[in-house]
Amino acid sequence: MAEEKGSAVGEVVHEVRSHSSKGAHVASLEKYKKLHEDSVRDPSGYWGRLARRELKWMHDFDKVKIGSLKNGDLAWFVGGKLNVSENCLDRWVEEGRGDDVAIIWEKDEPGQAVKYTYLEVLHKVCQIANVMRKFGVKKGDPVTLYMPMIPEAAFVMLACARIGAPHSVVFAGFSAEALRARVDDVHSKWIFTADEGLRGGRTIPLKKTVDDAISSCDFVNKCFVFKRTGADVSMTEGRDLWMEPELEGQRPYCPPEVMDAEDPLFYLYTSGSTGKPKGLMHSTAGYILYAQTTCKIIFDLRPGDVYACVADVGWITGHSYIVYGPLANGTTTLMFESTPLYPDAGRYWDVVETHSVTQFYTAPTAIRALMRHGPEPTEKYDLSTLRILGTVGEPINPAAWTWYFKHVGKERCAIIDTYWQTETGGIIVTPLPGATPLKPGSATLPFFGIDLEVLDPQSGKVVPFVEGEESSGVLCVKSAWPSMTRTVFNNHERYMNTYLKPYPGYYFTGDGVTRDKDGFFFVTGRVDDVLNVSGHRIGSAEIESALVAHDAVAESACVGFPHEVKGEGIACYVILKLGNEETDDLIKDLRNQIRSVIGPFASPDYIVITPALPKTRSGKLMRRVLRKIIALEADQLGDTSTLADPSVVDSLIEKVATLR
Ligand code: 6R9
Repeated sequence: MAEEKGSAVGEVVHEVRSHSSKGAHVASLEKYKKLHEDSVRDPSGYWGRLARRELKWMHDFDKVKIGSLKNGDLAWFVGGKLNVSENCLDRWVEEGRGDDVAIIWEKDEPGQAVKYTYLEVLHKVCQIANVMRKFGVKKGDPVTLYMPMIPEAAFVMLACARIGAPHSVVFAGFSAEALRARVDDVHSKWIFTADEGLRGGRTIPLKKTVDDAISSCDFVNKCFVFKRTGADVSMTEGRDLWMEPELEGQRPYCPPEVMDAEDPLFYLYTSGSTGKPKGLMHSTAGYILYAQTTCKIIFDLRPGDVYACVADVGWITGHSYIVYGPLANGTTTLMFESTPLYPDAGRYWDVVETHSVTQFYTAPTAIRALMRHGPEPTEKYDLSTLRILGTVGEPINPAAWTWYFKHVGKERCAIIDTYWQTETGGIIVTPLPGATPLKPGSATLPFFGIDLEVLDPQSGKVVPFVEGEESSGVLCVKSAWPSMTRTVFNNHERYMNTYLKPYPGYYFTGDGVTRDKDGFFFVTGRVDDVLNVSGHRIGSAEIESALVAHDAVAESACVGFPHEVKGEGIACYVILKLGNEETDDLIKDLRNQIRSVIGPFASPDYIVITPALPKTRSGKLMRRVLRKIIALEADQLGDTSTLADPSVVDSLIEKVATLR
């Protein structure tokens, strides 16, 4: 039974084991430690064995791994040939499991779920792949998806994998401008979308957004459109194509393309601290092996499980743990189109009861939003099928952890706090159900094959682990793992500079970490200028450049601050150009500016108009000061002696007091 003991980071607050995970893939902490030690001592042996055991190869590989973190030239399973869609679909059908449910689609309105068997998914994927081939999509051609949470999103991803066309899924909450930038960067001639999306009873004009986005991209050959709501949307002659009539004529078999282990499987754009979003590349074999293995072991997948990850396919979590990970294990995976609060705060639990869900994976921000409605909704439903409760996207605060554990898991299910990133391809720090003691707020210990190191951010020296002592620094990985991103699309230099050069010989996560006296990791958040708002990564530079693109803005600085539900809120400090005045309309306009350049999810909580920003005498912006002011912690500003004009700080404190 869990018991509140305290809340200092690094201290054991709860120590529980999952009672429901007896017989889990990894039986005990001792077993984990031994396996982990072996896996990091000989990563090639570990991953080589798994690759041959867990994947279906068209041609065996010659070498498990070549290259180094230092040189940024890593390649895994060299010489191996395989196809990811074959690994996710055909092999289960061949094993006689074609009638097993592959995907449960839980539509926006409750009570309307649709199920697809492995054979049905294979047929649909093949038909889509055949349409793509018919219109000239070739191996290596990047294909953009701007799709709602409908099964066709997963079908298209798998169809891309089938013909070897790397997909670039853009989250359907991004604006036309953000979509345009991503289509343009990867230069994709092919786009998949739907007429509209449907979420929480509201429609989202996806096709219209795509039209706005690609009006200036004359290199786009075809825009393939699925029907979701049946809305009347404009179709550009010659460019736009309804998918349903096209699919009818297609054969439900398409031979899988022979892919090299290192061929790109997909690109996924993510925000960094500077410049435009990066198109991270994930390779074929390493990615699918890691997604498959982590999903199986961490979520303790067993035959008959119904696994539900309620993320969106537009983010890496959707790629690895809605689509690829579960399907590569032949599991039933659920796609959730709605929101946690639609039609009410019991929606998730209704889904769990209706489908007898065994694993449920969500984000701390959703848990915090549900906590506000009290535990009653969790009591109205039968949650007894649940074994494992996952969380991802941001640090989970102990209060949210405890609520999830108590009210959803009934103190019976393991809370699996999974730390990872778009870059890592899969979970890298996590408890293993049944084996790892759980501590609220801690992603606990590294997954197999992951060799973590805490470095001193300034010197880059290793902060050694001393049992019984707490330590902190930046989180790095000491040796490569199969699913780490291989490059940034068309910009390998940026890849090196961001991840591999800051601490030579290491992969740098960009996150700060505290390691407690038992060696458990507590990831504390980004050490760069990346914000994490409701689990969505947004670069402050992106918001700033959206603002300065507005006629009235001279300069801006955007920072995050602690937010009760979103984890982090956004505050934008703005200097107006001469001749502009602060009015409610202008503030609204600036907010809309960010919504239209990035997307509604980046909408700021506060816009603080100011005549000046706190800068040092050498002109460097002191973001730390801005963060403290908006967090109402102006009494903890630290050293401000280098400020060019200290009076700026006082006027900002006054101004913020009127807003918060
Ligand atoms: C999978 C995903 C990555 C950033 C990462 C970190 C934060 C994610 C976390 C966590 C603490 C966890 N993050 N999971 N922080 N505990 N369990 O979220 O990928 O969108 O690329 O974000 O999210 O700051 O660096 P991505």
